[in-house]
Amino acid sequence: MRKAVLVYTRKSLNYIVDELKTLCKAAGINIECTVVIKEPKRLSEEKIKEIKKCIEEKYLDTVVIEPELPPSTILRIEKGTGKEVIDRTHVILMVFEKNAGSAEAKLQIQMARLRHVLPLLRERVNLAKRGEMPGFMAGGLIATEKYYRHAQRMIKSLQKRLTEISNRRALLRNQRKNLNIPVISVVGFANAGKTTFFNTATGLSKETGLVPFTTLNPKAYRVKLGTERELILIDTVGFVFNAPPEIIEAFKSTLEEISDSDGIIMIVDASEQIDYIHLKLKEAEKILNRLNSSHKPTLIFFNKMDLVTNENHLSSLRELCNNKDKFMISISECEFGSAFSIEDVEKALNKIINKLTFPE
Ligand SMILES: Nc1nc2c(ncn2[C@@H]2O[C@H](COP(=O)(O)OP(=O)(O)OP(=O)(O)O)[C@@H](O)[C@H]2O)c(=O)[nH]1
Ligand SMILES: [Mg+2]
Repeated sequence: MRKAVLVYTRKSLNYIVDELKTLCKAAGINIECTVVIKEPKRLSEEKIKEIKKCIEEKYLDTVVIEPELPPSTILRIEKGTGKEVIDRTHVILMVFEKNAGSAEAKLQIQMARLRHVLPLLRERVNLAKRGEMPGFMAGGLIATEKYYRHAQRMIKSLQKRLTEISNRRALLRNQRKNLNIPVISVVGFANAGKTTFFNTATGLSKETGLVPFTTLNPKAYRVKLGTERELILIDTVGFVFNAPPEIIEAFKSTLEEISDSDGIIMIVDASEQIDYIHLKLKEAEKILNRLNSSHKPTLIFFNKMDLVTNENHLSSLRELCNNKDKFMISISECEFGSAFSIEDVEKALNKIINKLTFPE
């Protein structure tokens, strides 16, 4: 277990800091103290000393930073504290690594990680050249440059392998299209209950759990609804706020499954605070837009209703649904229930199928 100090700014949004704390926990990082900075671009020496004091008092080994900082500032903190500095993307990748079961997920994570560290490595080379930094693992300029070039080569070779995987996925999707059965993607934030929904619908028992990003790779499965209807259901990787571009790029082939589906079921954890649900829906809207999927018929499944007992909360959820025109995604329907209930799941599936214009 790592022990860390969390650094965020006065402007950092509460929900982003809270999400980062949850991610740290899932990554095996204990946040033992926090330091709030004023202006991330001009980090003062005093603030670096404050971070160092925290580290020394509590015997910490890591600095987790919330704001995006330029590589030069990250290296200044590293130099000033003598500890490793990791950011939000790095933490997300650590959680991914813990959950990566398939070879594809491992490749995607490796790619995202290298992409993410490249600017930092470049800065390290620059500083080592100027004699201001000892270089990678204190190995001097040659070792730092060597590692930088190695990382560049690795990215190229990973890119090639990921393109092959992407092509294979595209082929599978085409075969699925030829079946002429509607394809529905189950999407939503981490932990909403996507895989639970998928398991109930398919009768499979894919791993579920309270750790975010339990699911990293999509899984498609053919589902029969009654005697006549059929669909292909896809379980997907969870959304995060401000998804880092390196991760989106590396997980492109995974996300393409969503872009290529005919309809969407968005799972929302209805037991969370209403403001938070609202923010998540807005963020999901942005993500679906980026995936060219905001026009697709979408059903919002308000999940975990067994945990919702407050009447006011319930009416706020209903209100959200009644105001669905305010959202940019084409929310066709809402359903309230539990992903554990086969009746609720089948009702949602029938509703979304009815919204599709699909050749019989
Ligand atoms: N109380 C309650 N818990 C639920 C319900 N549906 C799912 N859960 C729980 O919520 C947690 C997350 O469920 P998952 O199905 O793994 O969520 P996910 O969206 O697939 O999560 P990631 O794969 O990590 O993105 C699990 O502990 C489930 O048992 C529900 O209807 N009610
Ligand atoms: Mg899952």
